[in-house]
Amino acid sequence: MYFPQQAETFRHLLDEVRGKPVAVLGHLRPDGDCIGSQVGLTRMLRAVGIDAVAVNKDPAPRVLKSFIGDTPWVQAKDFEPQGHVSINVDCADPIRVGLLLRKLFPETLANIDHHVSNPAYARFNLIESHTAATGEVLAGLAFDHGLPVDAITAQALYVAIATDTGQFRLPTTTGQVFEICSRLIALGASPAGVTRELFEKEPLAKFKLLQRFLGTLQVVCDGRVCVGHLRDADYRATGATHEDAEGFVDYPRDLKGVDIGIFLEEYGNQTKGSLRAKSKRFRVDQLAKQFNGGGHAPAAGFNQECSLDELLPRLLVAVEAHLERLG
Ligand SMILES: [Mn+2]
Repeated sequence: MYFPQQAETFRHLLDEVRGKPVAVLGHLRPDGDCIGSQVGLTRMLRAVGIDAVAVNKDPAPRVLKSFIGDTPWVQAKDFEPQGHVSINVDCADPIRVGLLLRKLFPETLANIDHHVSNPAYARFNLIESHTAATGEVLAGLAFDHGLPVDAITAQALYVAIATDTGQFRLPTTTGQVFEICSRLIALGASPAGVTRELFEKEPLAKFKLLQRFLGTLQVVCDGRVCVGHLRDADYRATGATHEDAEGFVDYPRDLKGVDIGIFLEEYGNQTKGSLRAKSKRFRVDQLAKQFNGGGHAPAAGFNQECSLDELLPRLLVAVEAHLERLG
């Protein structure tokens, strides 16, 4: 078994939802793990006769749309609960589903996640903080309990794991990750198909945006930190969208000698920060917390109600102090 310590809770959860309609909720601005997990769990439940639907406040990003397949998928604004109970996936905090869904579901029946900061806010909590992705938890649970996994489910769970491990490059990538992925491939997941969808259909506007982003990179803290940014004007000038900037944070992190890469994105009068470290020991989750954010030790983020120019100097002071503390 992959998750023997969750077996009892998961069995009780399945008993609890039998005969009830289930809404599988994910977080705002859904990423690959969120969408893959929503699709995967919705299909696994439907395969055993439970009436499940995936609901998200935001639409799926362009590159992830095709992985939904024929899975029932509704945007929150079009969703009317009819006695539905809710299961959150990949949501470290109940408010991550957004205000609208939080209002529709003030109580969360179950919470399936891999974020270490998850406070176990639901009636059934299945949190495996040592895993790479919520998709890994769901795939493991499906295998442990013999739930049917069809090809679309396998592909969705594979996408969840592939994206949250940074294409199997992040320190969260374990032997179990490959073992589970190998079983998903046997069930119909296609690594080459996923690569084609995610990386081989790039719009030119994205490359123009990347060119601007790379032009902003600056190395600070004795070469240990690299920061880059994008402003509203960069999106306007290139015609690119915010989802085109997904993954740009890897460039500053990937520089030789750099421990922490930072990507700052200005949205009107807000600034979003993404932090990526080469190793878990740099604890960028702690750094993000100082700016009201959170995440994982090697990958975290935050949102601040201020301009990029106001945020940047404060952030650099905080990063310097953080690195000094770590030694
Ligand atoms: Mn995740």
